[in-house]
Amino acid sequence: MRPRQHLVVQTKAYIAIGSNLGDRAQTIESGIDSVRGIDQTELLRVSTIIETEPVGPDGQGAYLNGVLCVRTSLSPRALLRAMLEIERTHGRDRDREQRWGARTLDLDLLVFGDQRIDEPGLCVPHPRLHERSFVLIPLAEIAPELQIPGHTRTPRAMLGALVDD
Ligand code: A4P
Ligand code: MG
Repeated sequence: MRPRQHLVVQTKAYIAIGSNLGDRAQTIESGIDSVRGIDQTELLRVSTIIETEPVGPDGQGAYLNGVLCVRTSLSPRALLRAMLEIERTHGRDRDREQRWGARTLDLDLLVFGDQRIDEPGLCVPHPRLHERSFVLIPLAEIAPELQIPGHTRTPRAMLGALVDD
């Protein structure tokens, strides 16, 4: 009998990381470490972590934001599940927070290979990534020419368009 071949599909994905509550730098560092520990997933790149003005309700503090690039053989759902679990272990309590309000750790799946997914609880590419400089600055740093499904502009061009406005 011939040995059975296992085809492992590896996908490059981009994850936004943000924090604006508590010890932000410590939370980001620990969050990145946790992403490095996700099963079947390799952390390839970490952008510069930048401080950004909050977008959303008044009265919340500045964020630290960055973008991570991973290579994974998990499904998008499984990767998101691992990300939400990391948020939970970093003290997020969704029942007590406002939409777009302050949070200890936010992990958003920006891009998952060439996949377009629009399901309850999972929308990829992230629907607001092109309008947010706190995402585009770090994304354009590590993947300026990335082809994003459903978009004609690259991160570099998206950022240029934002700056022009
Ligand atoms: N969900 C669906 N698709 C995704 C995806 N691609 N990635 C679902 C992550 N989650 C996704 O998430 C709510 C649910 O979205 C999850 O359970 C998941 O099933 P959440 O993290 O509670 O929602 P959110 O982050 O409060 O909402 P949203 O609309 O994603 O907000 P944003 O766009 O992430 O904004 N200002 C600065 N300067 N920096 C920031 O990082 N972040 C926000 C949050 C507001 N203002 C900010 C920043
Ligand atoms: Mg989020």
